[in-house]
Amino acid sequence: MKDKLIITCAISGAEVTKEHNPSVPYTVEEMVEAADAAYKAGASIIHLHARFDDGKPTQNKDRYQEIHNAIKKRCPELIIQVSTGGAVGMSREERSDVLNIKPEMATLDCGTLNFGGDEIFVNTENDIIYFANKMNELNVRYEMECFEKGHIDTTIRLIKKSIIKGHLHYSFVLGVNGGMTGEERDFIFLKESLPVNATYSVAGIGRYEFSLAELSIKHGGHVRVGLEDNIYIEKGVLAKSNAELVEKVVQIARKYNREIATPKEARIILGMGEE
Ligand code: KMH
Ligand code: ZN
Repeated sequence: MKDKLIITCAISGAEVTKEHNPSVPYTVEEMVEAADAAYKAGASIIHLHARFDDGKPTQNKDRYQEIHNAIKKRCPELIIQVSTGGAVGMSREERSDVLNIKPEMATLDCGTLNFGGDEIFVNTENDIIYFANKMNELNVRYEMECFEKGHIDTTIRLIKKSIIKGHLHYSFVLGVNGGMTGEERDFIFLKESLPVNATYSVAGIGRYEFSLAELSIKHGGHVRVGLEDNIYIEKGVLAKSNAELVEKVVQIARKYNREIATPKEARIILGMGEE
């Protein structure tokens, strides 16, 4: 069971828009349809950024609660992992409002990086400590998003101080304009830098989405795909939906005899559920 593949689908993001791909969900109904179809295709975790109907990203707890409840009503089993990253430029207080809905899971961004052009995605050491403390208090399980090796080293320092604790689950987000690329050597370097017993997932941005997914599947890791990270199903062809991206991962997994984890199995692998 521990070998099963956890697929996370990042359905909405904060930066990608319908102008990039018309299938990016904004409204509550669109989010529910996207999450449900991704779940049916094989996703056990939905990585969620809330947006208003006009597409504006928000960390407002009421909007998250509305989307969260609507998805859970349709798919009670699904794990919803909310974003505490939000959108570039939001303050940590604004970003953490979502934690007040006490989600089952959330992201913990583990370092600052350039984000293309003049944008900087700021996660100071104190920001990371602030988010980790809040999630520990509220019993929210975290996935540690690392965009480069220094971010993993930061987590190791915070683990030693017992600020980061519990099951250690990482997400390598590779290929951001300003972060580490998603070449095989990058992936191997990061994977080999993890603490023992940690689990990891990879999120390849843009053209790295499926090559990294395949590498992770081959090495026993987990995978995140979705329109937040990549809008194409193949070079130059827009994905019709988030579900289509998940289906492609399921096909790759078959090649390597990796069975797909249900949400219940994902909870066990991530130390969030009973066997
Ligand atoms: N939108 C990015 C600035 C996360 O979800 O925690 C941050 C992000 C990370 O997407
Ligand atoms: Zn995100």
